Formats: sequence, C-alpha cells, structure tokens
Amino acid sequence: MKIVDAKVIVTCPGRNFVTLKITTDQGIYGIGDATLNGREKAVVSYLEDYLVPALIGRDPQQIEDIWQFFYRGAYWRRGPVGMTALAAIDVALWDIKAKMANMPLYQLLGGKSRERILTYTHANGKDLDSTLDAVRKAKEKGYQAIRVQCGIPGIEKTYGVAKGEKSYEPADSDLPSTEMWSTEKYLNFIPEVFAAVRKEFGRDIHLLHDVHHRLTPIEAARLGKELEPFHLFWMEDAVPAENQESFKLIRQHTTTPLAVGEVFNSIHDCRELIQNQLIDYIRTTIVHAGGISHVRRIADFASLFNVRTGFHGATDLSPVCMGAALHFDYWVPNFGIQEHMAHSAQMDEVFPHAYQFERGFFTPGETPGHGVDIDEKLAAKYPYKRASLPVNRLEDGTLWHW
Ligand code: KDG
Ligand code: MG
Repeated sequence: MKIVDAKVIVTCPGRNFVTLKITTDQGIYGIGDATLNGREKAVVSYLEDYLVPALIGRDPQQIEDIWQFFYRGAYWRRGPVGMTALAAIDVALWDIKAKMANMPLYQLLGGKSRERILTYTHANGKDLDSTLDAVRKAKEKGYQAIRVQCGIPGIEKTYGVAKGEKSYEPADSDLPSTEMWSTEKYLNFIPEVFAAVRKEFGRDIHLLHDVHHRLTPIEAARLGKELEPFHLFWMEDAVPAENQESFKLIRQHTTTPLAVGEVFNSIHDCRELIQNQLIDYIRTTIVHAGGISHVRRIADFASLFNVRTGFHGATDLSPVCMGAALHFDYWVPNFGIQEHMAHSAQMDEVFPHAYQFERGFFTPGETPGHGVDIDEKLAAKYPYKRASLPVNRLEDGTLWHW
C-alpha cells in the first residue's frame, strides 16, 4: 500500500483551519488537523515544502515508523510548528488505518472505557451579571462543567470574554491588537466571581477557570488558596510553564487542582510536572503535540502519576482534531474532561462529523476512522484571512504574557 497524494487544504469559514488529506493507492483517504492559531501558514509551508514530498510513496500502514522518521529524522525536534505538522500526518494515518479495519478509531485504540465523555464549555460576560447569565445558559444546555471567565473592573478587555453574542475568538485582527492587564485588579476580583457563581448555582456543578499564564507562582498560590472554598474542578495555566519547577511553589500552598499544557507540544514539556505530581490534569492535545501516537505516550506516562487528561478544545482546534480527541477520550483510561467550544454552523458544514453532543456529554460516533470529513468544494469558498492573537501589556506599558 502506498501514499499517492497529500494535500494541504486551507479554509476560513469564520476562522482559519489547515487540514491535511492523505490519499492512498487503494482510494482510502485520511484527514488530520494542522491548525496553529495565528501561525497557520508556517505549518502549511512546513508540510508542503518538507514533509509531504518525503511522505509520497510510503506505506501508510507504518504509522510509527513514519512518526519516528519525521521526528528523529528531522534533526530539529519538537516545537509547535513541527509537532502540529507531524500531528496532521499521524491523525490522517490513524484515520486511514481505522477505515481499513472498518472500525471507529476508538476500537483500534483498545475500545471504549466509558459510555460518554464529560465536556466543559465556556461561560463569560463583561461583568458579573452577564457572567451569571452565561452560566445559566450553559446549564440550560445541559453542561455539568463550566469554565467561568469575567470582565475585570478597570480592565478594558479581558482574556476569555467575548465581544458580543458570538463565541470568544481571540485572533480578532490582522496584526496583534493590544490588551491591558493588571494582576492586582484581577486577583482582587476573581474570588468574588466564584463566590457569586456558587451562591447562585450551588455545589452541583463543576467550575473551571483559565488564568491564561498571567500570574507569578506566588500570585497563583494566593489565587488557588482563595478559590479553595469554591471547589474548582481546576485552575488552568496559572503561570507560564517554561519553568516546570515553578509549579512546586503553587502546589505547596493550595489544594485547588491544577491543569496545564495547551501550548505544550512534547512529553518533555510536561515530564517533571507529571512525575513530581505537580499537576492534576494535562491539557496537551492531539493537534499540537504530534498526534495520537505521541499524546498516547503522554497519557500513559501521566496515568502512572494519577494525572488525568483534559484536552484543549477551543474553536481554533478544528472539528478534525475534536473528532480524533473524542475517540481518544472514549478510550483513554485516565480521562478527566474534554473542553468544548462549539464551532459555528458554517464550520460544521465544511467539516461534516459523526460525533454527537447530548446534555453536556459527547460520543464520537461509530463511523470507521475518526468520523470527520472535509467538504473540499465548500472549503474552497472561504479563502485564508490572516488573523493574529493579541499581545498583553501592563498598565505601565510592559509587555506581559498573553
Ligand atoms: O489559540 C489560543 C486559544 O485556543 C486559547 O487562548 C484558548 O486558552 C484557551 C482555552 O483554554 O481554550
Ligand atoms: Mg486555556
């Protein structure tokens, strides 16, 4: 069996997505997500100029050898661009293998370990009242786990807060826009938000919060401690995690569970965090961390240390990634939760999929492969439009983490 074609498809049905479609000489094809928010074209070039030419003619059944070839063989290992490109190849090959076996992907991974997949969605508002309204709406849709973000008094634009009724979409301008940040204002306000949410909705709902890398370790320790009475499911990305050791300090001070890893792309980014039990959930997901072959290694390693998965699932991860992630979630023994931000109807039309949502839970569907396809004709109607993530500055002008 041979790979005869590998095509990179870029489309923008409301936001940019990059998809790799690998076709075999037996007519079976597989697709993989290659979207790296705000850096899409870098992955396109990496695939088209370097990986695809070396992929044509290979046997698509040799997923592991192909993975090793592009990882070890590249000499330049890891990094978000390379690992996203490699993930797209890997997921497309798993899709092909599962289609050949006439099985849904989760069966090939080892079968399901649960009947349905717990997901959390986002609730946000520019102030406390609109945030409480958003939580109410998410609950009405059946969600049992909700990530709560709220505008901070005195800060004009806050991470995670949508402008209007639409989903929050951070890559909102051609070149990076600037947002402002004040740690003091944030730290003084957020505990009030969770106190109000618990007061209004009680204890019977999982609450999550994303700090989005804004704090120092000691500040994160303070926040974790102050949030303890509200029993969060997790506090996410409390500090930038280049320094894995910094989580020790947070851990020493708080029992609020910690999640991290949506920007990681390799097991080496989280090895110390996991083996020292400094986190509770690892968020590294299929599309940005080398695909199923690599994330499976991370999840297995994490299981040895009681760390569970909590895959990233914002709108910039395409339905192709969502499909593959849901098959993985269905199987992985140490599953924690899956993030879900609904794609628009237009996006869902470009990527028809078998996965289904019902009252806060997903199932991946029984279609052979990962169950997500791409309508190429429709995709061609939506040309790429550059969109950048914002940057963040402190009130005195210092560039800060976004
Ligand atoms: O591309 C960046 C977004 O996916 C990210 O800002 C969303 O932090 C995020 C989350 O937890 O969904
Ligand atoms: Mg996040």
